[in-house]
Amino acid sequence: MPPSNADFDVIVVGAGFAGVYQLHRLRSLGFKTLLLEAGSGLGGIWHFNRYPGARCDSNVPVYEFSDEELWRDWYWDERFPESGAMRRYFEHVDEKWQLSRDIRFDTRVSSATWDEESLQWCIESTSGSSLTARFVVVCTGFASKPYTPDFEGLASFDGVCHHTALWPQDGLDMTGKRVGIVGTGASGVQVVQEAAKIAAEVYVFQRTPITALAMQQRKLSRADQDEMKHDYPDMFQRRTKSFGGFDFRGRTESALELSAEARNAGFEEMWQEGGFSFWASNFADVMLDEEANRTAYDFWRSKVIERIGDPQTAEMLAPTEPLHPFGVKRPSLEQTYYDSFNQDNVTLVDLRATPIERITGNGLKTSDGDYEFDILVMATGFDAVTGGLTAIDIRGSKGQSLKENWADGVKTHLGLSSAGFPNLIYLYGPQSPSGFCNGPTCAEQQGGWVVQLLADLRDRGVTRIEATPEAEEAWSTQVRTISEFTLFDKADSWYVGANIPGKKRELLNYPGGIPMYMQQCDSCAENEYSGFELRPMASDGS
Ligand code: N01
Repeated sequence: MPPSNADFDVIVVGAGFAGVYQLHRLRSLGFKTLLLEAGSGLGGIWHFNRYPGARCDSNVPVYEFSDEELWRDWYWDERFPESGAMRRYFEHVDEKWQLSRDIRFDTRVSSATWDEESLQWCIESTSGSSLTARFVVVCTGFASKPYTPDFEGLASFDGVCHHTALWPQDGLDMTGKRVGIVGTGASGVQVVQEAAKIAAEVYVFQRTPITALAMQQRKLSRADQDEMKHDYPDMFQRRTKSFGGFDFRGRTESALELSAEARNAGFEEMWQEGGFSFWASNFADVMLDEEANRTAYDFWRSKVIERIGDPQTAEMLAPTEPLHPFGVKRPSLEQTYYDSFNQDNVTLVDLRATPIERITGNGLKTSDGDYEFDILVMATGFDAVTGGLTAIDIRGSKGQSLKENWADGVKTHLGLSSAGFPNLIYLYGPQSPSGFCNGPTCAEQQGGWVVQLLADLRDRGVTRIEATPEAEEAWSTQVRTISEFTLFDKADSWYVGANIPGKKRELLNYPGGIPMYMQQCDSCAENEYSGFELRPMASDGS
């Protein structure tokens, strides 16, 4: 690194997949690196997600790092691990990569201020620390800022109320309790499945039905995994070539061009594969054409309604007419979700027909009546993709705030950095593949590119790098243009920021897939980091 009085060459924020990869790689290249983490352990979302039933929606080994030092002697119990297994995996990563010695836990970054004179960032945290670094790499993930709707009367609830992402670290026993669950996204689905098994009463407050897919969970034996490990190196290569960073067979056939019989046979095959196969490796036109999409929705619906006894409940969970095209709002995986609604202790409440009026001291009042419960679960999601970044008071070269800079829409070059905010890079951030990409793949692909960028800057004696406004404009146009070919705007989801009142509606993830994204990052690097302004070290060393 060119000389600097900063405390660190690089400060990384957040110890999920992206952050720990940065720390490991940057340190191995000799960068003086520190990682700041709000939680008391590694894992990012897996550290915080301790709600009942929290489980991974992506299967292993696709959902892990590709480093053989990590996978050679690591074994999972299940194809879709529960969140405790993910935390144990991160402990294993820590042991192998010796990360903790360069991590400050329980340190939530509150502000980051650029100093143009010293060309460094000053990072302050809620624990009172104040540190400087030449570069900051923010790895706060897409779901680090929980969202709780501003329900009237919420503060008056006398029972126990938690957002899923802020669940007590020691757990909360729901046995024999009456539980109210607001929200039926991926988190809500998992809580419902667990609560239904042990709670006395479960009230599920649904505004939009989710299109949950069959997980097809399986136990994994050591022998299975030893066999699978022969293919790991190839599989990790294949995942870099797929749209979403998974290892699904890409289907090039059009759903509409197949006969109904062949189409249904294909759907059935994807369904039996389980996981996200039915979403991420469906026929080529399903996510692009509404008629093709409808065939997938109808197949999904046929699978769901056959499991639900009461036709009215079935219609609420899987309406004949979809509220939005299939898959443009993130599906989740389920094991017993739909069966739960056949139990006497589970009641589904349709908030579109009967909206919540207020939270009461002992439950919740809808336009149709009162529901009483002891535990209120807010499975209401996140200020996704941008929230983790805008929660930090980030001030750029003219003292401007990143949050205000994005008030009318996000602006980035390659989803990595913004004009006016030199030496600040974000991973898994807005306008990058982010929420459309398997986390570990993105951590390595996009993260590997950033490591190379920092190494190149060091080799060239560059002390300051900043995206240009023209490059931002071009990238935003590209994101918008590709998104117009998709159906994502047809649902109110966190993908387009529609779940947060007042948030600008725009597609927050880059919709071109990982290979196309990385191609453009590589082309930027080959062209002297086009779209960035690079400033070499001055003669006084600054
Ligand atoms: O959040 P969500 P999530 N009144 O935003 C409802 C990842 N994840 O935490 O759809 C009533 O999806 C809202 O209703 P509607 C995954 O990427 C992964 O479940 O807006 N309801 C919706 O039902 C996922 O996509 C895993 O009409 C309100 C729910 O709350 C992402 O995180 C596990 C409401 C929010 O669903 C977020 O999932 C968990 C209101 N005012 C999460 N406001 C795994 O890998 C919101 N809702 C396993």
